[in-house]
Amino acid sequence: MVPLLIVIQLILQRFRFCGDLDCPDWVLAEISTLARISSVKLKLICAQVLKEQLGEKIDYEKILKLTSDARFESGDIKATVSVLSFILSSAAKHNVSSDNLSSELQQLGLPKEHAASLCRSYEDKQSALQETLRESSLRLTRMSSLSWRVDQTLGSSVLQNVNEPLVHLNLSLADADLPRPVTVTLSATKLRVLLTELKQALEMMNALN
Ligand SMILES: *[C@@H]1O[C@H](CO)[C@@H](O)[C@H](O)[C@H]1NC(C)=O
Ligand SMILES: *[C@@H]1O[C@H](CO)[C@@H](O)[C@H](O)[C@H]1NC(C)=O
Ligand SMILES: CC(=O)N[C@H]1CO[C@H](CO)[C@@H](O)[C@@H]1O
Repeated sequence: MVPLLIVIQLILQRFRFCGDLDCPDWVLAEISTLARISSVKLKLICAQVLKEQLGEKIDYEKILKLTSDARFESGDIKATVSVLSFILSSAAKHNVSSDNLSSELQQLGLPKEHAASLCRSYEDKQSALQETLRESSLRLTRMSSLSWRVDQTLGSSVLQNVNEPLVHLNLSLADADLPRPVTVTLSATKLRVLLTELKQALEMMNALN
């Protein structure tokens, strides 16, 4: 357990590798999971995570073996991969030097040896990672227009309840500068699910920015 006072200090602190924002709670929570693996094994797991980020296939079998003596509970492996992905890609995105990353991870409670392992892997692949991130952000689909309309339908084959409002969205997506129209018809419930998911996606993007 991390003492409460330290947790409060960490929450108020800003980190370069988080884009000068505070460190997301889930990342803070998983630092202690990373500390349960040996620093040597952590480096090998980082290598796998970096592989995936650079577009190669991650070897989950290998990660399973590397974590077999860490007494991980189910979910810990996935959390380890997620937190390493976040740290490595966010640091690369914000062009944080490996020295700076190391000192920030230690402030978050990662042991020095572990921080050194992680940062050595990061340093080796920092420019390749930045190149990949640049390419993938260029490949992002952009929305060039959006229009919508709400209908109150009296009878329909897609709705259980007549009289339920239907939302029609008309998006124009620009893939490689070619506009591509997409039209969707949603019930109020589905629209709510879509909005919730978009909000989550936005939060994740903000955390990375
Ligand atoms: C990233 O940081 C390095 C040195 O730390 C600097 O030379 C480089 O210009 C920076 N790149 C960007 C895009 O800020
Ligand atoms: C969708 O929007 C585009 C451009 O704004 C328009 O040309 C098209 O007719 C619209 N489609 C529908 C089904 O409303
Ligand atoms: C601990 C550490 O390495 N801090 C450095 C972080 O980066 C700035 C410049 O970008 C340096 O001035 C710090 O010394």
